[in-house]
Amino acid sequence: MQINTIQTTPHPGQKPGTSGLRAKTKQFQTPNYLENFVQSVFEATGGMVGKSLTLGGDGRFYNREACQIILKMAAANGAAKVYVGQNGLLSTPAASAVIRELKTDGGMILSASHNPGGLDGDFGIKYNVPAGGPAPESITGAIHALSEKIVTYKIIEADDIDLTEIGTQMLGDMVVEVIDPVAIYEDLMAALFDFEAIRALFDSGFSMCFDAMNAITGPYAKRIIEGTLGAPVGTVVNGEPLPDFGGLHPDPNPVYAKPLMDLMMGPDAPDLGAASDGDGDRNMIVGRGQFVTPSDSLAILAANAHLAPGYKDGINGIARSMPTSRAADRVAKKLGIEMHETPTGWKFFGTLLDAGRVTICGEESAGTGSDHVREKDGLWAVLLWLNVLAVRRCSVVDVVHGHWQEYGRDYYTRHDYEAVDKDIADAIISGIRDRLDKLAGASFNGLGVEKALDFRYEDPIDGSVAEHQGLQVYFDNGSRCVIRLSGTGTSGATIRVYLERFEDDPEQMGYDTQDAVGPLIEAMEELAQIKEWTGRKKPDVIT
Ligand code: VG1
Ligand code: CO
Repeated sequence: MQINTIQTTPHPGQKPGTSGLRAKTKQFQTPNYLENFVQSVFEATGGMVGKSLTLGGDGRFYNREACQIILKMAAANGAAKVYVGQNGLLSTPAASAVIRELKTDGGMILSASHNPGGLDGDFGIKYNVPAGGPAPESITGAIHALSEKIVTYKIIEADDIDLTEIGTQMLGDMVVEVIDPVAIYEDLMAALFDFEAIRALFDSGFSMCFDAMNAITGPYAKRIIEGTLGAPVGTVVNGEPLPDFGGLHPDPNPVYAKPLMDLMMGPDAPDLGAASDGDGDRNMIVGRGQFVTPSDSLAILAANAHLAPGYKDGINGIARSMPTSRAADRVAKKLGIEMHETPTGWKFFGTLLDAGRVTICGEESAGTGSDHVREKDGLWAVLLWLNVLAVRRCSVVDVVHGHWQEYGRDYYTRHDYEAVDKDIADAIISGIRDRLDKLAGASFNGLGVEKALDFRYEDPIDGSVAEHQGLQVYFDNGSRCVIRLSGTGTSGATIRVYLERFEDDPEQMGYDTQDAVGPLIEAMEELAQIKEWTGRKKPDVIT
């Protein structure tokens, strides 16, 4: 086996963001860009000699080529074995399940998640630790530092591995095992959920539309929902992973999954609508005529989890990302269990999950998951909903409205301003941050500010600290606004404004969300002046 040591120079800025390194596909294709990062990961994690790795991606453009490069680099760096999903495919939650089940020394997931793919889209790579979760900031920081001074990387000269056939091959001295991307994941789901009850639900005529958005969840949803659970063929739509996701933006929200929303709001709506994102870790849940906000979905799943066999003894605790609504907090309070508020990004849940302090986690961006893996898991959330509906035998609308009656309703929306000039976005944030101390007592659009904070998180397990994780403005009437910059975009800056208003008067629970938070939107504009600064008339995306 010929190992080549290739001279290289750093590509500045290879800093993993909220979830891995993301960049334009064409940037990833520039010479040594991917190689530099992969070599930096290997070295930041103590080298690959004798180690094993899990590898796969969401099937987007450049997935296969990147797999071949990483395999040859792993072999050159002395790895013992790599498990790779057939055709280079693994959803993010499945990769986490494989890392844990096969006890590999970590994994690499090729995906830019909900970002569009294709030659003119985005590509990305995430490194996950042996526990199965995204690398914490201590590791991503070390990777970035190495990438800034890299001078060589190692790769072997060999033919490409055939990724189409399941089985074992050799690449130099390294074993490559091509695995069924679904099997380990499906076994895990079967252990958590009452598949018999869900099958009986479908047998009784329950109808569903699962929009896989031409991304990775298609093969998983088809095999499990249409196959094992017996839903009619055609339940899963857009079920073939395509390199450019068929031109779709694989972000499961009412804007980008509009055809599903239209179906669910129309006369022929099935009982349940669901969608997932590029790499399969997000979920969208829609009932007949009723979108379920991800924050509500987290609270509802936490309150009902005991109906599924995997959680029958109850849950230990709940964690949510800071901008996620506080609906789940009320569930935790009622259950008498721990509640944690963490910064945005799944990597912050890992220590709490590993320590057994929390069982269910969620984010407002349509991510929900549990301690079965260390990633958010789109299909898991859909299966838990199905399990709950199979036991309760009522509609999604009944579940949601019943929850509001019991706990109150959190009107919730997120307004995104995309591709904003970076300097302007920074100026907006620092403009508010500079005034933060003086905001308490002030009022905007007639709403008094109770307190305003720059969110800082100290991990209760390992003591690590993350600062500047978003600005929070709490109003006297219990409403809250959060503003932060996205860490997953690849052009300019994206400003995210999160708005929520709690309502426990049943008479006041039936408004349209945008109307219900209208005064809050005005208050936030008065404070942040985003329209003024950016010249935009409205947000680019409202979810
Ligand atoms: C976004 C979401 C965040 C999520 C992250 C990764 O991050 O807001 O909740 O964890 O994407 O999701 P940001 O920094 O752009 O707000 V995924 O499904 O794209 O890996
Ligand atoms: Co994702």
